[in-house]
Formats: sequence, C-alpha cells, structure tokens
Amino acid sequence: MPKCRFIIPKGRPGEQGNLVLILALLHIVDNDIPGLALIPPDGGLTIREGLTNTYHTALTSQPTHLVTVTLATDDQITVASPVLYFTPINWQQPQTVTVVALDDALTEGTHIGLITHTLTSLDPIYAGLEPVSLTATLFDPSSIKPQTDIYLPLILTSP
Ligand SMILES: [Ca+2]
Repeated sequence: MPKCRFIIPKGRPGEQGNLVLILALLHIVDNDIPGLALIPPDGGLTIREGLTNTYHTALTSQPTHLVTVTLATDDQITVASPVLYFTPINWQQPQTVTVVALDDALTEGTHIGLITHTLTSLDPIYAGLEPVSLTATLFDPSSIKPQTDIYLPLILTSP
C-alpha cells in the first residue's frame, strides 16, 4: 500500500492553535494489467527446420502467489523448458524460451508452429487468465529449389 505524507507547516507563534484538519481522498489507479507478455525477437519468431530460436516472456503485473506457465507445442516444434515459474519476486524478469523446429521428412515450404502458454496459480486473477499463444514461422530447407546454373556458349572470334 502506498504511503502518503502530509507536511503541515509550522505556523507563526500564536497561530498554532488554529490547526485545520484537511482530509484528502486519493484515488489511485493501478495501471498494471495482469497478463503474460511474449517478446519475440525482432522480425518475429522464425526458425529453419533443425535449428533453434528464442523468445522471452514475463508477467505484466506482480502476482500474489507463484504463477506456473506450462508450454504446449504442436508436432512441428518443441521447447527446451516446457514449464516456467514466476514468483512475486521475479515476475518481471524475462525468462528465455528456446524453440526447436523439428526437421521432419515432409516437404512443407514455409509453415507455422504453435506454442500455447497456460497459466496456473493460487492467485485468482492469474488463475483466471486465458491461455496465450505464440506462432513461429518455420522454413523447410528441403523446399528450397536447387539453384540451376546457366552456361552460355563462349564464342571466340578472331580479327
Ligand atoms: Ca519438413
């Protein structure tokens, strides 16, 4: 709870008996909206199959209890750490999520992978939040057409 301090200036001698009590009603607006922030790299979360990329995540307000974030992925990607923990102490410290794009045998071109973040907590506000999703853009190297070199005939002429 914020503390307020009222400073009452001392009056001149003889005026100290005229102390007026002023009541002030303070309306404090809390601008911290509970949620989970997902911070992808500049340009978005893009990954070539077989390689990794990272993003960061943190809570957007201080929880009253531990908040557990469970990450679920589709069959295109995996994450190195599927469970993250945010406490009332570390809630705003971004945690790194490493995503691996699976190199499957399918020729898929550019496609997507989906990561869903589900929050559980004894904090009723965080327990009531809907899951948050992040989409990764995946590139399949087998979809890249091999470069075709074109050789032009070399014609030599003599003067
Ligand atoms: Ca593939």
